Amino acid sequence: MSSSFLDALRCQNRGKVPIWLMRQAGRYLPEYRELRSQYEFISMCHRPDLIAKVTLMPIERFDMDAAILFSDILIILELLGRNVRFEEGKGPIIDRPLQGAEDLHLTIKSAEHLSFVAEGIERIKEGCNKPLIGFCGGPFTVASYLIEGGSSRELTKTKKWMFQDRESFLRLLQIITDINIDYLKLQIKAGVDAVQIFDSWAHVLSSHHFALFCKPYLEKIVQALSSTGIPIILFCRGSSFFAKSLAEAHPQAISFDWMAPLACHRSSLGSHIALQGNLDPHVLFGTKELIEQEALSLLEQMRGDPGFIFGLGHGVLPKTPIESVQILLDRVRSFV
Ligand code: 1CP
Repeated sequence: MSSSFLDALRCQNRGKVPIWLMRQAGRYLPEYRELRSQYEFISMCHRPDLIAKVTLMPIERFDMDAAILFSDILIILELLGRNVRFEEGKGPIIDRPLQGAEDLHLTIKSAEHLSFVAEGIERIKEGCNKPLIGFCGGPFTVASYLIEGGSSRELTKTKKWMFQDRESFLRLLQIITDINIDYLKLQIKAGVDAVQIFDSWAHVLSSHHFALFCKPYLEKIVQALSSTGIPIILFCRGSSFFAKSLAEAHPQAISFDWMAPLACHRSSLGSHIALQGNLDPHVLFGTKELIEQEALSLLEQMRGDPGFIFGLGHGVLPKTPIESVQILLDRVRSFV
């Protein structure tokens, strides 16, 4: 497969700048909303035919340079015997959240129980010649959902456990790390071409606590998959702040938030790591001129960089105008 995205992950892209967007297979797409009106989100995640259909929507509409698997970071909670449902306006709701060490006597199922994901991947690969990105959540982020029972702004319960009983909190992180490794191996076996780890809630931690509670577990996942040869991208909110620590986990790429210019990360991290990002997703609410200007400024900043993947600093927002995404793509594609 010849792919500017895969070449960029190896810091060897001499062609056009590749572009894909986090959360590109989701609610800003009218065709997704139409399909979603007929099904529960979680039941869509269990259907290989729908996994393939939604994954390919942004490829069909925009010809993105990579596809990302339609699933969720919380699907693995099923392997811990926890059900997740998604309520409109509330986000995920997890039954029987974990409260402390006494809840860690968990029966853990193997990732084989998520074979519908593998089947979805196989279907996608049949109908698409673009690289497919598999993914999982960062252990800290997944732990936070398991403990909070859903979305939370401050992660107070998570931090209480973390600071009151570090030993059992680290045990929980290790349990999730092992499940994620098993799950990513299933995705790789089924055919994904790259993997992204979303540690979306890392930004609530200090750099000292990031080094204790995020980095070692991200590094373990990277190490466990290194023999597969599949490139790994690390994303977290707060990545600008944790850049050095993230690079020390030795991923092939880091997906950056918009807090600092990518060119600054390039000069501080050196040339052997691919950099993805990092437009503020809210830029897509601006005018055509604004979107083009912002895109151009990032393209100029990274001109000729063989390890640059154009993207957003976080996911495309649900209410993003669909035309804005097209404007962005046109601007990136016409850059010479
Ligand atoms: O109502 C609906 O239709 C469901 C909306 C939705 C979708 C389309 C959710 C619920 N998840 C997804 C898909 C999804 N989630 C993908 C696949 C496709 C793609 O990227 O286009 C991916 C990679 C995720 C990853 C994910 N899920 C993250 C990490 C990325 C990020 O945005 O930071 C997180 C934190 C989740 C949890 C989650 N799932 C869904 C929601 C609304 C949330 C966030 C809730 C919160 O803010 O706490």
